Amino acid sequence: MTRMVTVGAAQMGPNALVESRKAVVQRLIVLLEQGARHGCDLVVFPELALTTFFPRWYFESQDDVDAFFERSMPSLHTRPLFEASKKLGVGFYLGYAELTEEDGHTRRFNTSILVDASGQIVGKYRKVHLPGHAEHEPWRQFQHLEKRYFETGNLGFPVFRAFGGIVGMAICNDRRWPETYRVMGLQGVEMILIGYNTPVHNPPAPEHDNLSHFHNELVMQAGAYQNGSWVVGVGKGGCEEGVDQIGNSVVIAPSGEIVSACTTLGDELAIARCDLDLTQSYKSSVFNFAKHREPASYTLIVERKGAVISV
Ligand code: ING
Repeated sequence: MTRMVTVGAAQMGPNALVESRKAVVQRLIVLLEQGARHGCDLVVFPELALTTFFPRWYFESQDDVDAFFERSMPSLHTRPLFEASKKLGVGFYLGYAELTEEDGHTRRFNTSILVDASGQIVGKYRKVHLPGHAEHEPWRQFQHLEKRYFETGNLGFPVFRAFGGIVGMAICNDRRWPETYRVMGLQGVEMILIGYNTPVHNPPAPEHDNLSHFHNELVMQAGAYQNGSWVVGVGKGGCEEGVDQIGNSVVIAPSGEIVSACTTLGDELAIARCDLDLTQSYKSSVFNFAKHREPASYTLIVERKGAVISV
């Protein structure tokens, strides 16, 4: 019996700074209901889906920053989303800013959760690759202070048995690093869910701006093909507080082909029926890691002060 998962890439248009959690959650529920009407098993929302992308600003006060974080999940404002998930029998991936107390310390992460069709959290991931900078850089058209507001994720890249297969998660900049996909690929991942907020303009490298969509698709198509996995990439689109975001949400097959895509910059659901068994066509042939990878040969010989070390 083939293992089909019908997935909805639930792209969001801009989240205004003043937009309430309640109003944003209502938009998410509308997309989840749309997914249910089209037979979705799983709906994927963007990174930091509950608020505007607040790392674009420098805040003096920690209280101002913490206003963007969730102290529990489900929280008061997101509980209606979990209830809708249970009622509709549709799971979801949600990106949000997590504030938690761990080992007696307050910790802040850029986090995503995987919720199953019964509205239960079955997986959590905390963003590892935090782009941008930690100090205020006024020369920039807008800031990118993820290194200031979040800690590096401390959960690794776990995979979870869910939706009839093996599902993994990543967040935004993670998708640009091949290690992200390979660490999950080595765990047999069959579908990788990635929410993102990506501006068209990247202040340190404006010469890349015209390639923002190409690079977005390139990294996820490569990650999918080279690990024989489905990849669902879901962004925010449109002009959010003066910053143009790419949108460009896609569903990618293990072949690397884009099989479904959003074509607007607003709230939009792109749907695809994903056969998880298609992953075997790649995992058992071209990317049969046990047969064809040679990790023992992947050492980097660095000559330093006469000593040769392998790393
Ligand atoms: N955003 C961007 C991303 O990796 C970025 C940062 C933009 C990096 C453009 C390079 C080029 O898609 C987040 N939130 O990681």
